[in-house]
Amino acid sequence: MSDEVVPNARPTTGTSGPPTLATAVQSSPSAGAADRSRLAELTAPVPETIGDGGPELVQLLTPEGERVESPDPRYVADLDLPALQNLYRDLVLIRRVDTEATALQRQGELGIWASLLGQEAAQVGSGRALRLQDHAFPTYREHGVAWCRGVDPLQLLGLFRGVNHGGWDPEEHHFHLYTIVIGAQTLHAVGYAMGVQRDGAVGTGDPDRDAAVIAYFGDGATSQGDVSEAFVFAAVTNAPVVFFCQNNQWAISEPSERQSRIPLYQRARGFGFPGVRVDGNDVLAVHAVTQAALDAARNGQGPTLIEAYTYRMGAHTTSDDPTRYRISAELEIWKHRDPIARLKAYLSHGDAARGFGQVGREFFEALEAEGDELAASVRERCLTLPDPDPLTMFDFAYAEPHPLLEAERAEFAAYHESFAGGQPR
Ligand SMILES: Cc1ncc(C[n+]2csc(CCOP(=O)(O)OP(=O)(O)O)c2C)c(N)n1
Ligand SMILES: [Mg+2]
Repeated sequence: MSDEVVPNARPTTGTSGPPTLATAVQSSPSAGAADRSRLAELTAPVPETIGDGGPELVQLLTPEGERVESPDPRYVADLDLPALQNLYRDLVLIRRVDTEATALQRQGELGIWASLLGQEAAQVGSGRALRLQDHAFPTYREHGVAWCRGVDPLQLLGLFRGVNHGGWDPEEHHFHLYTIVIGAQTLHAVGYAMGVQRDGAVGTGDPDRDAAVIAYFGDGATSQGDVSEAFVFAAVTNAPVVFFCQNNQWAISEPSERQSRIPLYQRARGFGFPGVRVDGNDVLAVHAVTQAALDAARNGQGPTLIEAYTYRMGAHTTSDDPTRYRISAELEIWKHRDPIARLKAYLSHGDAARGFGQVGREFFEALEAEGDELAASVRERCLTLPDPDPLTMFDFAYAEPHPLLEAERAEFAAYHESFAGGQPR
């Protein structure tokens, strides 16, 4: 992509605009050839939003749905046909829920919605690599992970409708509450992982006991201090945590290329733990890479950073209009990398070498019908969610009541009462 067609692209040649560190040193007579080439390397253009992730990308399924092997023997997809079909089902159903939620917001039934469109494979692949005893710390977009952890999508919708504060029990699902404060949950996750360590649930060799923690965050969050602090704590304590960064190329209107001069997964090296970049639209690769990282964490080998290279196909949230800051050509390119289409192509063709034939039309059609039913049920139940008593907002702010809170509750109750009959008195 050239600068001419992308109004907000960073100059990639270093020859236009104010002199960069690289151009200044390159023109300096005292700089040696080695210095110059090192600097050129350090200041080289970073991949753009339509880049394909580069040769370091771990991929097991191409965008065309062809099965390929990763050169890294740790990343094997050991899933049989029923498991592949289950993954496909997860992808389709969570996309259907997401579409319904967007429609509900447009009809005024939700205050806002943060769509996961395009990121289904990153979320389902990693979510299905978790074991029951593992813990996940999400942002606000991890509907696919919530699904894998058994959270009823209705609970997610309740939060965005403003009738609950995240209506699921984190302990029941081992899936913590959505976090809007960018990056904050990475520290919570590391703290939790340090607790798991102290409980002796790491490296015992018992597959039902050893536990890991996974922290989800976006590319934009990597610019947040909390994330760097979380990396430091995780590294020095060797915490059983997997940092799962969904690089969807955008932090609202800020492209990832403006947030880092190196591929994000390489950040891990500076903190002292491994980083890997995986094709975030390839559910098999995401599953394999996450499984390996979780195993390492559970076995006491410490943290891993996974950069799932993907794309936010929709708006940041329903309050956002991406046509104001990104070009449609980008979207077109990423459409060809769709996570669901490639798994459908793979299943439809079959894979004789791995012992399964073509998956017939009936499977896909039945799933469409199941998706429609699920969406209808979620819609119906959403519309009948009861509005909470406004005073309940004071109930869960602190573990125990205290006088100041009681006074605030009383004041709010009196204020609310003043609207009795619909009019202020
Ligand atoms: C501490 C903090 N700063 C700013 C914001 C406003 N904000 C909400 S979402 C967002 C961008 C996050 O981008 P990224 O981490 O890439 O996640 P994505 O939304 O792309 O999934 C920002 C800056 C916030 N919620 N919290
Ligand atoms: Mg992002």
